[in-house]
Amino acid sequence: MRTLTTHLRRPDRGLTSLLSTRLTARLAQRRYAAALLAGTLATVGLAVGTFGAHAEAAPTSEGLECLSDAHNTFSLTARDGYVSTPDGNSIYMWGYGPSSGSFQLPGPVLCVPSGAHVRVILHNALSEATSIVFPGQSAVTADGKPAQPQLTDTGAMMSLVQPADATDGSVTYEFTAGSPGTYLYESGTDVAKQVQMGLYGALVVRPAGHPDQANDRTDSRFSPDHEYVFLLSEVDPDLHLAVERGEAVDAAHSTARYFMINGRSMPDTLAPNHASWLPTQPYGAMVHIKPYDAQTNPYPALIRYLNAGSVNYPFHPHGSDERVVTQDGSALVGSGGQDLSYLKYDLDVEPGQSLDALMDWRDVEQWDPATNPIPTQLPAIQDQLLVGPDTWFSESGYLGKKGSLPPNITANNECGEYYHVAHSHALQQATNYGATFGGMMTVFRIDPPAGCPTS
Ligand SMILES: [Cu+2]
Repeated sequence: MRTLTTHLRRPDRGLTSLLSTRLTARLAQRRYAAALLAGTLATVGLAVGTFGAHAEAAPTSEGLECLSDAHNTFSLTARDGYVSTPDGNSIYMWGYGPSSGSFQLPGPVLCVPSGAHVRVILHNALSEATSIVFPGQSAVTADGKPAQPQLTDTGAMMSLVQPADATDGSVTYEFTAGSPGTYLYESGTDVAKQVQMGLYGALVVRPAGHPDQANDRTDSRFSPDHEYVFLLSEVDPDLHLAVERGEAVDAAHSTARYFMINGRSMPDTLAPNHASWLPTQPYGAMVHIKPYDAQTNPYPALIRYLNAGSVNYPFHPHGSDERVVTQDGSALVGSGGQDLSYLKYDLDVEPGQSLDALMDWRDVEQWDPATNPIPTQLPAIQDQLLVGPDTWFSESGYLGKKGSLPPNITANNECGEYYHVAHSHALQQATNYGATFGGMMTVFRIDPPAGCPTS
């Protein structure tokens, strides 16, 4: 499994190196979004231009990045900081970060084996008391006592669990990790406000001895190189501004304007983990796979959906169905052991819920006019989708490069790979303060079966 110390993975000089190019990054992202817009209107999928002309080799990492520990002990600090949005806004947030690190959104993904004794030490650098609840975990203790609601003398709820005092308090939560699956951890204090402010993260519980399975069933095995968390959330910038200014807030009547996957909005969701221009938003959300192959790629990708927001997020993976195998930490298994997993083209992720879904591409052919049993007639050039000097969508349904470039086009996609968007189908959630396409949206990338040479 990946950990913080081993997160540097597959170099990808196509899309991601473009995105790492400092001055051109924002412009390129805008062009990429424009290409997505055109492609989305034209078809469920698209091929986009590479921006490799700007290539600047940089190590990148994709996919789930675990924070794990041999003793399953984690030290988190609640701090304030700022995140950026694709429209140039800077938003005051609160978040959990590693105590040895700095502010980040969302909190690190804590990965533990089922049955392990887990210890989470919360330090509080915020100006008000805060806490962590672990929904789905039982017998949680706080400083050795049962975690339980804290009431005022008059019986009003102060916190769902014992908090850490403002400014420099701390509290230690302990529990035995429950059944395999994906869970939220989030503030249990002034919940409507503090969770909106960003105090949330993901807890991944793996089957003991089988870290490559989503749950205890052997048919939930996935490819560890293709594991993703999609932590979905929303931001009301007015509420954040009020908190920053020390003004009263009415969290019950907030209006979200930004919608995020892993603390980023489209197109920042496409950037690699630890992109330099997103220093407080370390986690990307681009799924990057190859088609199923019995020898070289026999296991599907695993995407762990989590909702830290206040409304339903109908997440639409677009290009392919996904098989939901675990919900809220429960494997979808009948009382007699029968498989109750199901294929879905739209995953309704409700507030507080988690869905773990397997996804792969099968029966995919590489385009080869000499040997392909179903030759594809490319449309006449004037009927193909051309965007600027960079993007050419040939409208072939096949992976792989497709002949020579049309006149006036300087770059094809990197190696004939395929991209499709994936987004919230509540389309106001696929915006950045009302501007489409953005928000809770990302891209799935499928490389040709032979892979994608980066040179
Ligand atoms: Cu769609």
